Amino acid sequence: MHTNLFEDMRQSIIDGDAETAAELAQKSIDQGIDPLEAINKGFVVGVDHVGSQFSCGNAFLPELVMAGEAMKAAIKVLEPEMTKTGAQRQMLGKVVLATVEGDIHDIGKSLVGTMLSSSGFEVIDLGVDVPITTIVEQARQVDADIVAVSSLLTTTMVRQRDVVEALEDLGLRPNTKVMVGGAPVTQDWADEIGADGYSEDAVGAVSVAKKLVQN
Ligand code: B1M
Repeated sequence: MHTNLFEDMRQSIIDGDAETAAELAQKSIDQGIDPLEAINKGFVVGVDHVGSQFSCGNAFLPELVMAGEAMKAAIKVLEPEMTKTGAQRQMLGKVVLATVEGDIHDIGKSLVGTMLSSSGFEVIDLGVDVPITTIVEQARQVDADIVAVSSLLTTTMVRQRDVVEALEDLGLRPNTKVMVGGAPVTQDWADEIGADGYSEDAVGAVSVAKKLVQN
């Protein structure tokens, strides 16, 4: 079902065509398709394709940038649909969310933020390329239940360890939990750096966050 639409979505990202991506996102809403299904079966397939073409030298930075912009255009249309259900729920906990310093990838991090807020968490999204000191200071100020840090680069993953250590230095652990994620991040890495939770995707991040606030 919807195979052609998902294929068009994939192609719109590969073409870096933000206008078409946004139109297709709207079409999927009109057809009653779950926004996360549209993202995962359509748009993400396209962005993954561009990413693998980039790693083997068949695509270059402009293609990566355009794919990212097209992906953002689609998510902008789908986001209000994802948040509709969360509006009436009670607050489950406070999450300070950021992509770590040196890393400007924001699509996955923002998706995690959208899913967390639509599930009832209050999300303070600090954006991308955020210094460790800003993350932990914000966590202290708002008395965060969870600090959620995303890294898309193998070179910036190490900053997640710095976040755990900086929270420990401030005496905020173990009360403030740390959740990590991003394409190169694994459960083994989370265990190694002493993070409390890891998820490979935005849906899983909600279950992990719910478990963390129960403990
Ligand atoms: Co970049 N990039 N990029 N890039 N980029 C990757 C990550 C890369 C794997 C591509 C490749 O070579 N195959 C590669 C990293 C290699 C590595 O480190 N091992 C790479 C590179 C090298 C780079 C540059 C260094 C390129 C250059 O300049 N030479 C540069 C770095 C800039 C920087 O950050 N300092 C760069 C730049 C960019 C753009 C700006 C052009 C653009 C980002 C646009 C934007 O975000 N606004 C971009 C893009 C688009 C990608 C790819 C193609 C797609 C990323 C994406 O948005 N995926 C990516 C390849 C890939 O992942 N296939 C790539 C879709 C998104 C929904 O998935 O972000 O994985 P993702 O998030 C998922 C999960 O990971 C998880 O849930 C999300 C939703 O399911 N998740 C969490 C994420 N955060 C989480 C946090 C959690 C829990 C789950 O809890 C806290």
